[in-house]
Amino acid sequence: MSMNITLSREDIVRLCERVEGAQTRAYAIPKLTDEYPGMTIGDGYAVQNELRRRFIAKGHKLVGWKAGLTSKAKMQQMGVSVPSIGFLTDRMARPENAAISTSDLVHPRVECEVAFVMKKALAGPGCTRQDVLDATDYVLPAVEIIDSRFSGFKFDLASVIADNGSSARFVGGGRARYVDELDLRTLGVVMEKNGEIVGMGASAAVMGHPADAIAMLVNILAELGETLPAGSFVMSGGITEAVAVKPGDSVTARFQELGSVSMRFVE
Ligand code: 0L1
Ligand code: MG
Repeated sequence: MSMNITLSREDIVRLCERVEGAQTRAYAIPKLTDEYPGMTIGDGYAVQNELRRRFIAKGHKLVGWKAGLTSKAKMQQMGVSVPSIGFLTDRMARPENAAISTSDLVHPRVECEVAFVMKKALAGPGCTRQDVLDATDYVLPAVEIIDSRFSGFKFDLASVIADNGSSARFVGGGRARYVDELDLRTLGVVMEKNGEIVGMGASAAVMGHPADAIAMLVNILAELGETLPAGSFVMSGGITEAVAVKPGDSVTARFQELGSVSMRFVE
C-alpha cells in the first residue's frame, strides 16, 4: 500500500474489531478519530483492508466495490471533500423487491446509483473514463443502503473509510443496458419513499460522469495494491442526497432508460 499509515498493527486490529462489532451487532460507536485524532486516510484504508480480510476468512465472498461521496450533494451532506471506496460482499446483496430488515442496521439511508458490471479487469494508476467504458459489460440501476456506524452521523473521512464507506446493503435491478446505448451523464433519477418524491437528480452529479467515479475507484485500488477483477459489480456513488428509512417504508428508485428498483423495509 503506498498510502501513509501511521497506526501500529495493534491499533489497526483494535479499530477493526471495534468497527466489525458495530457492523455485525448494529450499534453506534464514536468516530475513530476521537481516540486517534491523527488518523490518516491511509490508516482508514488499513482498517478497511483488515475488515475485508476478516470477512473473507469467515466465508463472505467479495463481489465488487463501491465509490462513495462522489457527488457535491453527498460531500456537503456529510461535510467531507474527497471521495472514498469500500468493498461489497455477497452478504450485503438483497434481491429486487426484497423486504429488508432494519433490526440489523443502525440508521439506514438509501441512495440511487448507477452500477457497472465489468467484463474485463482494470488496474490503475492512470485508469480513465474510456478505460472504464471499454471494460464495462453493462450498467444497471441500483439502490445502496448505507449505514454509518458512527453516532449521530458525526464522522470524518478517515473514520468513514475504516467503516467501509458506510456500506451495508445494496439492491441491483431494473434493466441492464450496454454503455454505448446511453449517455451516462444525463440519466435522470427520481427517488420515491412511500409514493412521495424525496430526491431527484441527474447522473452527471457523480463526478461529472459515473464512469469517472469508477476510474477514481480503480486508481485508489492501485494505491492499495489491488485491481478490479472482471465480473465485479461496482457502484459509482449516490446521485442524490441519502434519505433515511425505517420499518414500514417502501422505496422506488426510477431511472431514465434503466427502469426502476424497489424494496421495502421491515423490523
Ligand atoms: O456511499 C457513500 O456515498 C458513502 C457514504 C459515507 C457517508 C455516509 O454514511 O453517508
Ligand atoms: Mg453510495
